[in-house]
Amino acid sequence: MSSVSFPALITKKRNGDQLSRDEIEAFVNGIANSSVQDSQIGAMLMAMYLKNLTMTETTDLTRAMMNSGETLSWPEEWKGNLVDKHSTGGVGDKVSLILAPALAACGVKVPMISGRGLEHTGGTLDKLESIPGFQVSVTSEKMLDIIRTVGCCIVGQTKKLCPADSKMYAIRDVTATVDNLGLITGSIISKKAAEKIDALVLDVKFGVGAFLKDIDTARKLAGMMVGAGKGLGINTVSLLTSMSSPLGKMVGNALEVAESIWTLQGNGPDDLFNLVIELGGELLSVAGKAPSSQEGRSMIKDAISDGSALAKFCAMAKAQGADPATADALCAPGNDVFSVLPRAGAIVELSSPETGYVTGIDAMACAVAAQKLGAGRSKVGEAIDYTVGLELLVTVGDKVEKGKPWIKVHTKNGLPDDLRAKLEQALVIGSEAPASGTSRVHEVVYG
Ligand code: IUR
Repeated sequence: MSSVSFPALITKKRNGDQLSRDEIEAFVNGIANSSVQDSQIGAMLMAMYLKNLTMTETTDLTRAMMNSGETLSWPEEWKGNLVDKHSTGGVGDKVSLILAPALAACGVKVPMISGRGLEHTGGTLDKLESIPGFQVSVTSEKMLDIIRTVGCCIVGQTKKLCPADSKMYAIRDVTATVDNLGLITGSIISKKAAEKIDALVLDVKFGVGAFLKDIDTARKLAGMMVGAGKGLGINTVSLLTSMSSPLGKMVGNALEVAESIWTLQGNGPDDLFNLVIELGGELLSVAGKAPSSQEGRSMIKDAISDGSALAKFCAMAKAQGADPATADALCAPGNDVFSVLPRAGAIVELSSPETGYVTGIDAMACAVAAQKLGAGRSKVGEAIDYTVGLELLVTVGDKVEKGKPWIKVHTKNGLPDDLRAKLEQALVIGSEAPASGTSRVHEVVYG
């Protein structure tokens, strides 16, 4: 657009009219080149929040945010082979550590850009950094090199990628405009689209341990993200998955790496293994690499059972800075992963107050306890303790006996009373076994 009046664009959206692609681009470019003032960004975000964005506006916003900075580029012959996964965040969610190498073992390329933990949510980068030597900050040339040789990498975002999102997110955070589905979609999908991938699977979680508690809102977000992804030419699919109890049995950085390695060795908990298979199967199918999601699931399963996914994880760790002997020792089946991973100074066990069946393990209570133990941070940049966290000895549906331990708390020194009380409240025991099943997938949204 030749000359643009930012107040006029804010007025238009405030009045409930739909912004055009050019208008959205002009505003987002203004954010990126600092010609829009922070107060104007805040006002526009509030107008978008209150009047909502249509699907077309959301896609236009996502595209403009993607184009606000650098995008990655890949050799022409990789076209059609680039894939990634995103999760809206859960407790004990270490799926990326397993799925990225499993996908690479299936022959696709995975340029995964992940984030750090904040407050009760864990971050994939923090988990990986508990492996001695593992580097998450790499140049785009190095990223290309790793993907060429290994097939996958998991790295942090550079400041050059989607700069409009960083600015918008910081302002959303202080203007009560975070929880708007269009704005969330723009933020998440623009960063994935900047990776220039061909296919994307989204794990949209709902439940007490998820950002979105209720399934209807999660379904709406899933639909919008699939719409925006497709609108930008990415074959996108979303799974709605339950996050009421922690995923797997480990919560905490090094503990989650340990569980990821065990899963890659074929010894992971069923719910985690199944979720990896289901996300991977849908992704390979929408990417056109498997004739159906069923066959996609078999491909991922085979990559885990034949050890090729584990070999990719090991190669990725070496390529991202881990000492080769360290990475080999970490991944060697039969070897103790804690000969490599850092371990907490103390373990405190909590016992079940009664006999019965585990009908729930409150994911949010676990997440808050793990964060307070030092596994997470309360503000950006804070140091974390890789060793601390929770090791669940039971899962939903298991029988527990009064006086028998149900959880091991890995701690630096002791367990403060408030955290003990929080964890004691997390365990829900009933007299009857709940309806069982290890799949967390509620439904698949193809859009
Ligand atoms: N994660 C993002 O990348 N963007 C968002 O808006 C939210 C989570 I909420």
